[in-house]
Amino acid sequence: MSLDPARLGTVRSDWSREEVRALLALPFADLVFHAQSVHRRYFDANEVQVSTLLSIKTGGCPEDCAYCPQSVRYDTGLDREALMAVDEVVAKARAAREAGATRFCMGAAYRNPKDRDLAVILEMVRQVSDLGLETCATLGMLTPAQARVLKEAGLDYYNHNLDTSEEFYGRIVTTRSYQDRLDTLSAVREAGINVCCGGILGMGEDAGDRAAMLHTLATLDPHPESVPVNQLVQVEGTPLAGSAPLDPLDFVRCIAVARILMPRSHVRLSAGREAMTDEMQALCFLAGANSIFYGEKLLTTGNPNVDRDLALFDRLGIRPEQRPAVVPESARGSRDACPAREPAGGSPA
Ligand code: SAM
Ligand code: DTB
Ligand code: SF4
Repeated sequence: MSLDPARLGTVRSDWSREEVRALLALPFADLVFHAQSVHRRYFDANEVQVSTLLSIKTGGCPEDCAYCPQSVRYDTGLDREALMAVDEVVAKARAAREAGATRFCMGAAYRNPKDRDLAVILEMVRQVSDLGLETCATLGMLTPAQARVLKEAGLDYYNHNLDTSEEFYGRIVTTRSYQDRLDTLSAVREAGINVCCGGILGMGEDAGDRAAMLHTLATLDPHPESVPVNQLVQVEGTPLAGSAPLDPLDFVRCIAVARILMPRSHVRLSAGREAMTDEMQALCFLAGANSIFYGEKLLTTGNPNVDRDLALFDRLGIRPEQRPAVVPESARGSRDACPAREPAGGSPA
C-alpha cells in the first residue's frame, strides 16, 4: 500500500485512488489524528467559517436529482416560487450579517440561469457584496460568459457539487452528465471565482464511490477552496426517501479524508446537521471540518437554530472565523504566534 504518513500535509493534486481508499480504511483514531495534525498546519483549529444560505428561487426545477425536494418531477409538497426581489434578498443578507455570518450563499432551483434572471442576480451579488459579506451563488450550469459577469459583479464563490462518484452519478441524476458538472467548474475557475464543490453522503453509494468522489475533488488543480460535505436530508416524495441511514462514523471518516487530501480548503459540515448530535458534530470538527451553514434554514429544509449552534460553539470553544479584512490587529498577532500554523497560502516545510 502506498500511503506515506510523511507526505500527509502537503498540498498536491496527484493523489491516487489507492491512496484515498487507504486513507478511508485507516483505523479511526489514526485517521482522525492525521486529519487533525494536517488541519493545525493550515488553520486555527478552533475557528469555523460561518455561511448563511438563502433560496432565492425555490422549486419547479426541471432536473431529476433523486435527492432533491425542488425537482418538478417529485411530489414533495413544495410550492414553486418566482425569483425573489433584490430588496428582499438584501434584507435577508443584512440580517445574516447581524447574526454573525461572513458569507451569504444564494441558491436557485435552476438547471442553468436564463440571462434575464441572471441580470437580477448580478444586482443581488453587487448589493450583498456592498454589505461587506462574501458572496456565493449556486445556480446550476454556467457558460464561461455567465461566470465572467458574475465575477465582475463581485461574486466570491460559486457552489457546484459533484454529489458522488462518476460511476454512481447516473443512478442519482439522469438529466445531465458528470462532465457537465466538471465543465461548469472549469468555467468558474477560469473566471477567477473561488470554487465551492463537494458532495452528498448517504445516497446508497459504497465506500468505493466515496473514495472516487473524494479523489476527483482532490485531483482538481487547484483544489476547490470550499468543500461542502452534505449528509442526505431525506425528503418524503423524493426517490431517496427511505434510504438506509449512513453510519455516522463513515461520515466523519469522509470529513477527515477530505481534510487530509485538501489541506488548505475549508471543509464544510453542510446539510444534515439538524439530524446530528452535538457529539457527532464535535467529531466532525475534530476531523477537520471548519465551516458550517448557519441559520434556521438551508434552502428548503431545516438547519439547527442559531441558539443551538451558538451553544455548541460555546461548549467546544469554537470562534466564528472573521473575514481577513476585518480580523482585529490583536487577534492577528495571536494567530501569527501559533507555531503550528502555516501562513495563508503557505505550504509546510
Ligand atoms: N440547482 C443548482 C444545482 O443543482 O447545482 C443549485 C441548487 S442545489 C439544491 C445545490 C446542492 O444542494 C446540490 O448539488 C446538492 O449537493 C445539495 N442538496 C440538494 N438537496 C439535498 C438534500 N436533500 N440533502 C443534501 N444535499 C442536498
Ligand atoms: C451544499 O453543498 N449544500 C447546500 C448548498 N450547497 C447549496 C444545499 C443543501 C440543501 C439541502 C436540502 C434543502 O434544504 O433543500
Ligand atoms: Fe434542480 Fe439543483 Fe435540485 Fe437538481 S439539486 S433538482 S438541479 S435544484
